[in-house]
Amino acid sequence: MNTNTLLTLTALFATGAAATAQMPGYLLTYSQPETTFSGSGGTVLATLRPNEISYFAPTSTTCATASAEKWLPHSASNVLAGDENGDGLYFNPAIFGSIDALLAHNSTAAGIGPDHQRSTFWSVSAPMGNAVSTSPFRPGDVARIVRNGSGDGQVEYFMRQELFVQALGMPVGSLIDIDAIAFNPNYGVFFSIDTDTLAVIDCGPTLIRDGDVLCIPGGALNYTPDLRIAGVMPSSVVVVHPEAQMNAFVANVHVTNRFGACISLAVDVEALEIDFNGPTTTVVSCSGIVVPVPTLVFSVETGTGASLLTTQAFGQIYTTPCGPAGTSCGWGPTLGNQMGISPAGLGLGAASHINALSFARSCTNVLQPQLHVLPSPAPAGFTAIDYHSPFAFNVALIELVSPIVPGSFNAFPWSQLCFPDIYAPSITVYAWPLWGPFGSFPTPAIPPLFSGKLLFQNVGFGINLELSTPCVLDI
Ligand SMILES: [Ca+2]
Ligand SMILES: [Ca+2]
Ligand SMILES: [Ca+2]
Repeated sequence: MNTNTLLTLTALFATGAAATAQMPGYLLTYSQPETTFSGSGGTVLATLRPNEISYFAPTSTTCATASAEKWLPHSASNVLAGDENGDGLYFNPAIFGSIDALLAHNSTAAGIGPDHQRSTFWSVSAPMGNAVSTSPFRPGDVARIVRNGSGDGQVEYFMRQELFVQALGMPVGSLIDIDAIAFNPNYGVFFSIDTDTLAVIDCGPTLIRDGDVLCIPGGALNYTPDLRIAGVMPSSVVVVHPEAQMNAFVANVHVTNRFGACISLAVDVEALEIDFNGPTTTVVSCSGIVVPVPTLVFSVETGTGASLLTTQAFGQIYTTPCGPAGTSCGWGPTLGNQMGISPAGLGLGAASHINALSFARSCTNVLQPQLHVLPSPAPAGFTAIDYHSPFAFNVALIELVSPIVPGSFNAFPWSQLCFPDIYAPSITVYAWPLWGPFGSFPTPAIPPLFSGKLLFQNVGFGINLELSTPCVLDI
């Protein structure tokens, strides 16, 4: 029984311990494969893919080494989503296509934390398979993957495509791709879409641009009890910053791209977040509604080198605790290190623009196997599991499970800072001590004719026992 394993661990090791593992920072995705600034201890966690979420939590004392680190490995998404494409393998390196919008409001709107991989919403660029979830996850949805009455691997919407389509006054059944989102109940939903489209909004028939920042005002929204969007007023969208305005902001910023050239066009708004430290302005819509618009942090498609900008003062480079998140024109390329990733080369910035962004308060406690599919039989140490933990002392739990991984359980009162759920019904301690922050442990021997899955989840010893994200190896 999983809780017995945790009880035993608690009895053995409950000895005070590490300071809080939650740090305020940024959940984000990059548009291209990137390498963490730290190199992540030489582990496979150093490679950040466009369908994986990273966490960047710089503080004023860590600026020289501040690095984004992988927070949602695709191997964890493969466990959360299950065999969504029904091919018998959990491993699907292409899941989601890319993650193009992020919304973590556990620690902001609700006033409670932390943000974790179960609470955070995102949007995909390619649909998730429908073999497990009873609800689809499409590019026009903003959703997360939870466990509910239908089991694990279920899609739960912050806001589903049909509601965006309704708010845009588009024909029922229209398809869109949400490309950026930010939300606060005092303001409503801010978003941007990936492709220009005709809509019938507050101003009547309107060509919506991919560089527009759109708002569904708070008064046009109905909520679920847990502050997700249950309904919208039809044709309620207001264009609060037209693409031409976003282009003007970008030109006013005077920021360089990865080659050192000054950018002057947004082209496509790629990420949005609300900055409560900045001033609020107002936009009066065509129908006379006064829409309060907070300062927005944003990224644009032209912003290679992973720059972040803000609408404050008609366009500035956004400032993190470590300084400007981009290089001013005349001072060389924007390299990427300011947002936690390695430059592509000497004097050449990272290829990515930031593709999704949310302020968050979270911890990074993750696993990723070096190989995802093992033969049967396989000798001990055929491959290894790499880990990253904020805790000095960790153990690895293991279970040989059936071809369908058994459902997860909420681990409360354990793991209230990191991943909240424990997978597998009789998980046992496999490897220890595993010292933080980075390391690796070998896989066990796989017996002949074994057909099933190998499930791993780490436990870090903080003030509490804190679970890592799970990973599954297909045999
Ligand atoms: Ca699969
Ligand atoms: Ca999308
Ligand atoms: Ca995006």
